[in-house]
Amino acid sequence: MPSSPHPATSPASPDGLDVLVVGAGFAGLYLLHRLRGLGLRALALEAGSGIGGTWYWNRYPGARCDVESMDYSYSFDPALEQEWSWTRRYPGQAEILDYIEHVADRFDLRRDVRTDTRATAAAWDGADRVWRVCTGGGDAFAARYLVMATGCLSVPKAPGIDGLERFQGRVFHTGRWPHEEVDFTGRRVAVIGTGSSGIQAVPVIAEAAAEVTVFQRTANFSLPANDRPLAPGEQDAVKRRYRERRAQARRSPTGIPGRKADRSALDVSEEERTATYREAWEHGGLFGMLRSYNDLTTDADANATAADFIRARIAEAVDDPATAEALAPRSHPFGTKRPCIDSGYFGTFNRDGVRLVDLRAEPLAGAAPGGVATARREYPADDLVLATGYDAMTGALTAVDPCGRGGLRLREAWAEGPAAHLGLAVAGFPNMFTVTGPGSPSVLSNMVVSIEQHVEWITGLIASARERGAEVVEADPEAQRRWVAHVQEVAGATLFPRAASWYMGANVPGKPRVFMPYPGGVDVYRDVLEQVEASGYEGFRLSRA
Ligand code: N01
Repeated sequence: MPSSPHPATSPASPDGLDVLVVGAGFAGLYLLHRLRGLGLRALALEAGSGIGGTWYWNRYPGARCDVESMDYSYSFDPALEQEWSWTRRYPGQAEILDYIEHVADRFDLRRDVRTDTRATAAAWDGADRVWRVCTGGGDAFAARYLVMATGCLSVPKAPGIDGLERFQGRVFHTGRWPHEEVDFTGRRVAVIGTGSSGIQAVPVIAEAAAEVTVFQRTANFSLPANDRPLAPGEQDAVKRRYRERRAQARRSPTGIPGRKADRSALDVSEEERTATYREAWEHGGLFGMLRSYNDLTTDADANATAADFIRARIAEAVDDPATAEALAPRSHPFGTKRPCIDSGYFGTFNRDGVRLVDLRAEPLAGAAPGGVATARREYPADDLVLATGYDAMTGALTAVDPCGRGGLRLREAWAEGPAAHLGLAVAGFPNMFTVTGPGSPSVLSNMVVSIEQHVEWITGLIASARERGAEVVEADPEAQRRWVAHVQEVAGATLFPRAASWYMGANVPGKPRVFMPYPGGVDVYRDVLEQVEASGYEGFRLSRA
């Protein structure tokens, strides 16, 4: 990091960039499209060698989205959604990346993306009222606005495994998977981590490998994806009413059409509850199960009914009772750590050569030259797959560590936990916006819906500022303080803080434990943003300097 608050010494960019976007995934690409529509000059810096963000990096076997394809797609262009066809209920990584590439070509976005370009430092230049941004390659850019479209799960956390450098086999991180095919045929593979990435990868790796040893620190709730090809006619039926479906998604709590049931899990008979859960288990996916009753994320007893149901399904799926018991999540309420959806994860433990190592019973000692060691013994492995997760929500922002007004660094400003007004802007960091930042529904929602909302709102604010002749837009510290307190109040009324989750920053040693996403719902949050806009952007200061 440069010590100077102005890492780029060049004057405002010669070609007069209005907006510098960091990231060219779903968010960055849509930003380019919207900004161009406003007649603004924008450029996106992308660290990867290609566009796509999450879906560029996460090429691990079995990588698939947990939101249905018909909903996990842009809604901003009715022609786009009519012309694109999905093949499966849940889109796999390759298909999502194809879709993103199609969108980039269709709207001619690539000419404003610089790939292989990592933003490494950014500083607000109050004299010229521009952000100056440096890249790893030594380039410097200046632009009036800086929009961080850096993703919520894009910076892997340090795995925290001793002796990794001593391991003599191949090491892969799920979020940095090679582009060429990785052949596990006949190999002994160790997988560390049983979040969504590990749970999706294990069944696919086990099809080829001679042995798979799964190291689990925390047993996780996972529901069957019930993925399948989209039936003939099914997609056309959605397309005929796509506008309506998109509108419903925007006004729903999670950005997925449909609403939560309006009664408590405790107000129905056990028989009825079980039938409801079974229906969700077989057809509903992750969000169907969470929406079965209105109190699963707020009432521990209600939550326990769903947790019991899932544990019973795990016990049915796994032949060995000791393995089944070790796989049964008991350390946190259902839904308080991001639940997974899987394709045959639990049944994979019935295969010859697949075993579970419960790190609660035998703690991880670290990697050894020929495998992975626990306090009890060493497990031989040729390959090591790290599915150990991310420095979520803040990692990509604090990695750049923007320097705001008066030399204030984002890491300093967030030393006690991230504080952002509406999850969109940070007091002290003028003209900087965050897409799906901490304090917005983000990771608790269908990300594409939340991304579109933020992009439209941010670009609307920039357009409004320009119309008013304002060159500087900044979140008001008091409005930000109230919003942050509101997010914590809403979170405090839920079961979420009971889990040591990445939502809480608990997976990264030393990270402040603060519940980061806004759990009030996409629908409620949309109302708030609309009110702020209608008020002329109350809570933001728009000024000439
Ligand atoms: O990461 P995670 P992920 N020793 O943090 C364990 C999204 N996503 O990449 O729980 C031993 O969830 C860690 O253990 P513990 C989705 O939002 C979506 O799987 O901390 N174990 C945990 O088991 C998801 O939630 C999709 O005790 C260690 C695992 O590694 C998010 O990305 C697919 C360890 C990390 O799980 C992140 O998922 C994939 C250590 N030193 C991802 N360090 C879909 O759309 C960590 N662990 C389906």
